[in-house]
Amino acid sequence: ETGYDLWLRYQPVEAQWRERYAARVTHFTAADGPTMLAAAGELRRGVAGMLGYDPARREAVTGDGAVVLGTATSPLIAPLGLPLTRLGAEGYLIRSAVIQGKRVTVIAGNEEVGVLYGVFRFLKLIQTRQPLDGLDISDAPKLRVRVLNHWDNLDRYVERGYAGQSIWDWQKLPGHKDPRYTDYARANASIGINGTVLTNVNANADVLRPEWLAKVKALAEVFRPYGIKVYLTARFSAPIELSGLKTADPLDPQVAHWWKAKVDEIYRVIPDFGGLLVKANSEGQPGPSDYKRTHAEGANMLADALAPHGGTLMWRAFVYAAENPDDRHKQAYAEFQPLDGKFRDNVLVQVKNGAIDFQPREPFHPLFGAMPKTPLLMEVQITKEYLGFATHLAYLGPMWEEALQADTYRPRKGMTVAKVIRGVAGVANIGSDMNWSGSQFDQANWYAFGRFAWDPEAKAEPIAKDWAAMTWGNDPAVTGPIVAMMMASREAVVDYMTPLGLGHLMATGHHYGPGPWVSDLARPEWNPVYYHKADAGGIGFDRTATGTNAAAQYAPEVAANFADRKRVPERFLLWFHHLPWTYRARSGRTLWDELIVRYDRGVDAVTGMEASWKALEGKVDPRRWAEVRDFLAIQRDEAGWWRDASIAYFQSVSKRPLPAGHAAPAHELDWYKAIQTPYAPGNGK
Ligand code: BDP
Repeated sequence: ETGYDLWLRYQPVEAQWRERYAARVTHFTAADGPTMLAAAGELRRGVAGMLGYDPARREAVTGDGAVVLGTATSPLIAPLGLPLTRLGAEGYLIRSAVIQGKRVTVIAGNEEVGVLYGVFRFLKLIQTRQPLDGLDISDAPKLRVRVLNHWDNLDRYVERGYAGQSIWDWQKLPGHKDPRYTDYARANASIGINGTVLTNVNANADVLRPEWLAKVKALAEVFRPYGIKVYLTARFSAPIELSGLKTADPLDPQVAHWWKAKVDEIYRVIPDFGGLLVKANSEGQPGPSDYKRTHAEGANMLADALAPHGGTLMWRAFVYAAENPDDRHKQAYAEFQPLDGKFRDNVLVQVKNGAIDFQPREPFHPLFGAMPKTPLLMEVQITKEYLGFATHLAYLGPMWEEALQADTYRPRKGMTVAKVIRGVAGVANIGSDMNWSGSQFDQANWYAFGRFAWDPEAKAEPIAKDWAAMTWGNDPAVTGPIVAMMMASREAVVDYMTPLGLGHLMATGHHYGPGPWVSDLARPEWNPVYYHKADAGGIGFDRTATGTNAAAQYAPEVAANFADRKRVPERFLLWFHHLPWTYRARSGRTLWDELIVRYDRGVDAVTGMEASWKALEGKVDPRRWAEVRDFLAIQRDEAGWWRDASIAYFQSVSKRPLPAGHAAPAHELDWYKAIQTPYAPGNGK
């Protein structure tokens, strides 16, 4: 096995299950729509793989064991009077029932896409060895917008991509639709993802040209039966670049007219086009501020063009300006919060999970809960730009659970991030590598993203269990250790990269490996020293009233907590506080000693994962096993590199001895500083 099949492996079930399952899938009924055919196709594929035969499609229920697929209005389903209405357009119901005296399983939705989701759930029951008797399952997504963001350039370079080239083979489109696009759609539909932004937020206007739209159309056709809408990124200056307009000022009628005509054109080509995503006035991208207009004025102009077609405009809040000397943590809030209520109804403001940038750990973004009149999307990064790329094993489920369960206290206690958002966007980790995600375990992050988007109240551990069983088999002797590895993995990365609330200490540009000493970059907030502020006296970023007061952007209850060094969760200690090296951590150790203990804890955790994996040799298929073994060895070495380089640097400022029992770094600081990473995929610059 290569990993290509993801969590949809459909391996044969053990003999004791086969008969039981086969009796419940003797044949099936389904209507003819494209989505129904996709659902039926998946059922057949799953049954063929797991049970070893091709179930027949019949016009009627001809015996026990039929699987009846259909919508509320299907002739076989309507008479059952199932409680479908409350499940919405995308929900589904799986129920054991009796039709014409025969025992059947009904998989029903209000719309066909619900049936498709239901089929994936039904197959998962088999994949995870659940009984198929007495079923009464109903489910529906809690969030409407569940989209992937591909940071894919038109030349197939994937910004922050660690899984090879973009899977969009633009040169061969629209003439050739690679079957991989269908597999991509299947995988996404299996976890309920219902949209995909095909292009990088650092956008290229060319994708809006007619010859490119023809290619986009071809992809939209593949995805449509799977309930997945296509979106594109819009470069704000496109009217200038594509049509020679003198300006892209959103209040200029010619500009608004240009966008309206362009959007009309897109909808003529792709009638169910999802909409546009914009990164404006951020890291060099053009935007409304170039014309002294607000983000709302820029967004609304595009939203007005999309509205007649039912399209959505996603506008990113990831802004921090070169000319703004204020704490980067505060800038998005300062710019966007006052605009609450000023956006059109079809605008979604897309906010990263934390205020800085996808660090291994950040407190939740203060905008969540602070814009009650504006629907917000939470943006997370599935690709692991700041967590060791694809070679470090880090299951992001616990990170997303932590962000989603954070209490915004806006307007009151209990209003978690999960409760205030309308959707989730995930920066995809997908590429043309055989295993899709650059590593076997990074598939789990794609999977978990979909599950959290479907249900932001979900828990990371059961998701890991499902994924492990579907991806590695149902033997508890295998899944037990795998889930344990996964659940501890992100904390391990935090410990060996950015313990105790540190952040943004990665090497320049590619962000691979440690660079806590870096201080020479053009903008202050690009330098790690800006973030840790370590000196002879102490370490940490004072974001309380004595510092930048970023804590005050949170609701008063949250702010009081974060700003109080005694109450702030220790995981955010140095995010909000600058403290002396001698400060007492909750363990009773000094801050300096605690830091060292955390680095070592992180390295030890990786050594532990490596041992757990070695013990699984022979219990999982050899090719995937060997790949994971190799990656864990890389991670073990690099966790050590992070630990040693970080300690060598911080010791050069703190001038403190290491606590007893903790080894000195293997080399002098200069040795780590001199390391030139020979090749690390980066930002393409
Ligand atoms: C940063 C990445 C950069 C992205 C940017 C963004 O380093 O490549 O363009 O985020 O989200 O994390 O726009």
